[in-house]
Amino acid sequence: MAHQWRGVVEEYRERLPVADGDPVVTLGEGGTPLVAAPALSARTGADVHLKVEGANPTGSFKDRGMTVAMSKVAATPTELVVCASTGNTSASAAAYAVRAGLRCAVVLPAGKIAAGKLAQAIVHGATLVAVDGNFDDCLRIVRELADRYPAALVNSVNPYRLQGQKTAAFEVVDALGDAPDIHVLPVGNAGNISAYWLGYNEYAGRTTAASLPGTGADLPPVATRTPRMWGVQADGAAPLVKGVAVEHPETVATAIRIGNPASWDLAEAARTDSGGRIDAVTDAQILAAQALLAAEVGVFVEPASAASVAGLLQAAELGRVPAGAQVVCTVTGNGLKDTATALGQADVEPAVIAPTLGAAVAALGL
Ligand code: AN7
Repeated sequence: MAHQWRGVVEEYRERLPVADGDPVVTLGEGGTPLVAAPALSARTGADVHLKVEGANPTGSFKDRGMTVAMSKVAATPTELVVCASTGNTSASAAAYAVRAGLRCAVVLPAGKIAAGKLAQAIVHGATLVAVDGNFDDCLRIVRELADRYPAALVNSVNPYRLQGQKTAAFEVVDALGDAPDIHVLPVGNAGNISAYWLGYNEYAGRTTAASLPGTGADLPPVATRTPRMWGVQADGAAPLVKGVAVEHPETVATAIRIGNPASWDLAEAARTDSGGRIDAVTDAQILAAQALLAAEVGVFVEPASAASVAGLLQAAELGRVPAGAQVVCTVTGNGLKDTATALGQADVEPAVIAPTLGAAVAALGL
């Protein structure tokens, strides 16, 4: 019988705050591959898989939350959605607003959005506002804007975003049969680590501070345990590691260039309650992990996504990864969004040859 993945709302409806008859705004998000990473297993002595979220419709994990948040807005008279973004939220909001028939405004830090993400907001018809400031300034502006004007905020401070994003944890358990020992992911505004922790707990029959009534606590448990949550921040934007907001966050991983995460408390709870940790890695470690993923695993991710793998490799070097542990790293966004950073100084123009077999053979040194 024909079957196609239906998007996270239909696949996990009984655990989401979407009632029968509510509109569902979807692009078929979720159902992303959990890919074994033998090169990382060999390096860490663990059993490492990647949750490849760049395979979502707009190329990042943001689509999971956006389908739920946008479905909720579509059920109201509001005609405008707004968000602040380091790029991926705006790309996702713009696309889902198209599906919902809503207008979309995105407020972005000027000059700090990867070209692919900016292109997405533009082609999907969002109105762009570039701010002379960082993401934290942008979020402050859209929060006030949504308070005072008839616009719905679709950043992860909207609780429906976390509800959608928790489905990634469900998928990991569905794929592995139970929760892994350790789950590693990059942390910026700290919504995703909070959402995974929510999802893992609900699948284990427990609730957390982010649980909403009727979203799973009454259902039989699917998992017998929850993983340790390991968050990874960039050195220049590591407020959760330092314990204090960073006024001028700076990192090559522009997606996580955030100094004052909105879900600070939920992320700290995820770390503490799971027996996990939040560490920082340098830009050099991030770029090295990105290159390693591309060259040895076959997965091209954007720099922020590589932070999770950089954090895992660092932990392994420090002897913190138990031998044989089952580890899942979320790689949050597609490498195609930011090719300029990935290519760096590399020469992208191959030598041009005459259109003959002989010239091709000579060029290949065969
Ligand atoms: C690829 O798009 O904050 O800790 O405005 O794009 O849940 O914020 C993006 C964040 C990791 C961090 N990886 O997740 C935005 C935005 C990628 C990202 C994160 C982001 P959170």
